[in-house]
Amino acid sequence: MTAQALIDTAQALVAGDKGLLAMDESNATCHKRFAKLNIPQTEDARRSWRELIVTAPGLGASISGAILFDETIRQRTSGGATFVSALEAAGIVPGIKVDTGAKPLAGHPGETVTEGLDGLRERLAEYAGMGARFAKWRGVITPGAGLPSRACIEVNAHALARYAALCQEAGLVPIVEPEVLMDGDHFLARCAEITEETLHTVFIQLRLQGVLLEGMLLKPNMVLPGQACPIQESVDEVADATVTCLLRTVPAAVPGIAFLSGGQSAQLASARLNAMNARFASRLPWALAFSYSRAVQQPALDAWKGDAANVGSAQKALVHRARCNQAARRGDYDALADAPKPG
Ligand code: 5MM
Repeated sequence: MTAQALIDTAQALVAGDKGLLAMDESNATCHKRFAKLNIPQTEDARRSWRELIVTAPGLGASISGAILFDETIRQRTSGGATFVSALEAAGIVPGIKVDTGAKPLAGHPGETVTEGLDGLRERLAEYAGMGARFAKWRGVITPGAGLPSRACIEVNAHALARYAALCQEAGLVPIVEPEVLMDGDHFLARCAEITEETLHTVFIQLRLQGVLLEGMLLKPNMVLPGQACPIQESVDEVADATVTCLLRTVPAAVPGIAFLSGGQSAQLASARLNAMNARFASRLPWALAFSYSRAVQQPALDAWKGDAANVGSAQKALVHRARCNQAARRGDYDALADAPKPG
C-alpha cells in the first residue's frame, strides 16, 4: 500500500458534502440503546438492525463511509451478502472499529485508557483482507473535579498514535478519535481548554510515531458546555469555540475533521456543524464533516423498535438524518424545517 493510496482514501471519505456513519457500537452499548426501546438484546436483533442500515435505499448519496464493529463485519444480510459487500454496492467505503474499549486507568480513579494494541497488527491484516479500508480508535477524556489528569491525556494520545501508525502500515486510513466527554456541569471554556490540550498532545504523539497526516482523519468532539451546565451557549458560539480550538491544534495537512455527536440531539448536531461550515468553510484548511452514531441512528432506532413492519419508516428516518448532515456540510441545513414536530 502506498502513501498515495492512503491519501486518496482519506480524501475520498471527506470529499464533497458526504460524511461517515458510525455503526460500530460494542454489544454492551448496542444493548443499552435496545433496552430503552424493549428491543431484544440478541445477536439476531443486532444483525437485523445493522442490515436495516446497510440496505437503506439512497444512503450512499450522503454517506461516504461506515464504521463497522468486529461482529458486524462478519455478518451478512438475509439475502446472503456480506455487510461489506452491501456497503460497497451502495458506494459506501467500509471501515472498522479496532479498539477493544476504554478500561480503568491504574492509579487514576474515574479515568480510562483505551486498549487494543496487543495483536493489533494481525487484526488489521485480517480486517483489510475482509475489505475494510479505514479504521477507528476512540480515546476517552473525562472532565471533572481535577480531571482530566495529564497522565490520562498522554496515555490515550500515545495509544492513538501507535494505533494510527499500525493502521497506515497495514494500508488502512486511521480515524483518530480523542473524545472529551460532554457529561458533567463544566463550562464551555473548560471543554475548550481540555480539548485544546488533548489535541495538541495527540498531534505531538502522531508526529513522534511518524504518522502521515495527509493519510488520516480526526474525529473530535465539538467544544460544548457539559450537558448539566446551566449555561448552554448558542449554536454560533459553539461553532466559534470549536473552530478556534481546531485552528490552534490541527495541522493543515490533515484532510478532514469528522465530528462525533457525543450525546447531542440529532438536530443540534446538524445545526452546529452547519454553523461551522456556513461561517468558516472558506477559511479552513480541512473539510469539516460528520461521523455520527447516535445523531444519525437514534431517530431511526426509535422508528424501528425491533419490528420488521417498521423497517421502511426507520430507513427513511436514517436517510433523512444523513441528508440533514450532508446539507450541514454545505452550510445549507434548514433547522426550522427540521425542528421536531410537537406530539
Ligand atoms: C463517541 O462515540 C462514537 C460516535 O458516536 P456518537 O456520534 O453517538 O457520539 C462512536 O463511534 C463510538 O465510538 C461507538 O458507538 C462505539 O462505542 P463503544 O463504547 O460501544 O465502543
